[in-house]
Amino acid sequence: MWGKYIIVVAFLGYATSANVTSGAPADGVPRLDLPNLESGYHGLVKENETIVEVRPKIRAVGAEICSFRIVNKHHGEAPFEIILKDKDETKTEAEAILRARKALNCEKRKNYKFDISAVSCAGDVSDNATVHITVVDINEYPPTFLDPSYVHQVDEGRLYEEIIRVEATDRDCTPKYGDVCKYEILTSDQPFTIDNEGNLKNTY
Ligand SMILES: [Ca+2]
Ligand SMILES: [Ca+2]
Repeated sequence: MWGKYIIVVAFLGYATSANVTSGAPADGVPRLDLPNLESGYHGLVKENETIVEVRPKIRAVGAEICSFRIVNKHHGEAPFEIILKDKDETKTEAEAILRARKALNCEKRKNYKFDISAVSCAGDVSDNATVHITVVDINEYPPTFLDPSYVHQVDEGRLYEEIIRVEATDRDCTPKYGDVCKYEILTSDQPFTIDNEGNLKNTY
């Protein structure tokens, strides 16, 4: 009788310590596997793609996870969804991918922020963590001149410091793809030069 009792106690002790190290009783409370819940997740998504590259990966432990959800929206709409990837065999941890529901446009909006949580199959919900998303620019727009044409009269026999200044802009949302670097005259053999700021003058 005593022998049996001791064996049971020993087994319970073992089960408890095993749960602590794996962190995963199937009916436990799920938690997001993050080194720091405060700093949350950071994601990048290109304008022409929908899969968000998230660091660190979205993982949950502590229970059998059946879904992840977007909990609240700090700043308006959050057109994203979280999809549970295939669970590992032990069902003690789950990974998810984050996807935009529509093509994003950094010329309209560059950043999104919202909270996520993991939900166990028993219905328990983890603490929230914040996801910060940056939309990465791609070069969709060429520069365009502010005026469709520039017409200017000059006096003959006169060398001008500046005849006219032209200006072009580019709608892309970052300096890398949206800044106008220089201007060039395409026609060869003519008596004009243009500098990087768009100032046009004659050379003789
Ligand atoms: Ca551009
Ligand atoms: Ca762009």
